Amino acid sequence: MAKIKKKVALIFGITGQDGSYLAELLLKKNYIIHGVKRRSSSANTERVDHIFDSIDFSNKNFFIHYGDISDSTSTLNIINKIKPDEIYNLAAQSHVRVSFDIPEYTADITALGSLRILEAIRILRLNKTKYYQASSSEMYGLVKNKKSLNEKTPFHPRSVYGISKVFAYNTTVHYREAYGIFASNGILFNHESPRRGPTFVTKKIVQGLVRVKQGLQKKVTLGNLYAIRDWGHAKDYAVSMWKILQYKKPDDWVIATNKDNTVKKFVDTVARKLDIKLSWRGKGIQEKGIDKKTGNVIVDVDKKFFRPTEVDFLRGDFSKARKYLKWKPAISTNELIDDMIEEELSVD
Ligand code: NAP
Ligand code: G4F
Repeated sequence: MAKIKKKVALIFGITGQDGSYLAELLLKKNYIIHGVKRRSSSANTERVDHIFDSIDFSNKNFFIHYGDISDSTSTLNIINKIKPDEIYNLAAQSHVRVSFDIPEYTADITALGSLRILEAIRILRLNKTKYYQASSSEMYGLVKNKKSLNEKTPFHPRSVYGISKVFAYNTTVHYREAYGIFASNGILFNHESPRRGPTFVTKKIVQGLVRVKQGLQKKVTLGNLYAIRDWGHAKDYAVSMWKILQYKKPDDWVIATNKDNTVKKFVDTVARKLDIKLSWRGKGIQEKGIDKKTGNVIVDVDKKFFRPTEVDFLRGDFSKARKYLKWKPAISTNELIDDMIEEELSVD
């Protein structure tokens, strides 16, 4: 019987939240996976170490390469060496607030990084290689009316991060139109998990309130409590990335839950699940969450966590993905919070 050739995927951003879930998914689908990791002074592979520990090295199906999407030469060399069937570009300076502090760096990685990968595909004439761009709901930015946003909603980014993602989105569409590359955008709304970086708001709230409950921390200090987000689970969203590249043609897709919550409601839900009775006092920068049992302030607000320009409202209409990709979220925001709390409680 003829051996079926395994598909080969190259993941930029393998050490990140999404990279680790995508790698797990593709391994289950029998892919050979190559991931690109940038050099750092410490190992920084904790999200994929379990994959290394669990794989059968005789299978030779999981490889990590040093590289950096700020470096066109190494990016082109890796792509040339591997000649993958699918490239997932998940690499980015992905923190919106940080993009106000390091705008030029953010544009170099988050915007030009995607151009470097697409240029490599074009120069190397890899006509069969498919490209996935990790586009973001941050591109919508200033939303005029609070309706669910879809693939036709115009972009009005509110940070250099958002601007960089619009550049990468448009570059992806352009390389598709100009050079016939199978290049698709997943416009993913916020997605979280136990593996979320600790400075993103959901992880900060879950980690902080669990530590408050355990007596290890006095309070959690946040910024804008009234921002509205559509929070899904990263594990579900990794499935959408794969489906986007299996579709018969390249296209652009909104991936979301179509449910919204404020940051404050997220805090209330986490507190309730931890059996903390929270009451809110004060307004604006003076607003505080008080533990009714102890009278202690366990949530407060500091203006240092506000952004010069905020994205007030994000809720996504994923009906196109549901209809054509047969994708829908399997994990609710409520179950996501349970998963994050459970993992946090298991930390020593
Ligand atoms: P993340 O946890 O911050 O992961 C980002 C990845 O990019 C990490 O592996 C990081 O490496 C890598 N990276 C950063 N700079 C790099 C460089 N110069 N060269 C090579 N790799 C580099 O982000 P995530 O939540 O998994 O998100 C994945 C992608 O989706 C990002 O592009 C993000 O902007 C986008 N996105 C995320 C969401 C969301 O809600 N999570 C929504 C929409 C779009 P280190 O580990 O060394 O830092
Ligand atoms: O968790 P966040 O930092 O995520 P944000 O800014 O929505 O960006 C994330 O989602 C994007 C998709 O829309 C991705 F493209 C991007 O890579 C990233 O994954 O903040 C969420 C909301 C914001 O409105 C922020 O102002 O929470 C508000 N917030 C309130 N207090 C806070 C805090 N955000 C953070 N990070 N820290 C706070 O203390």
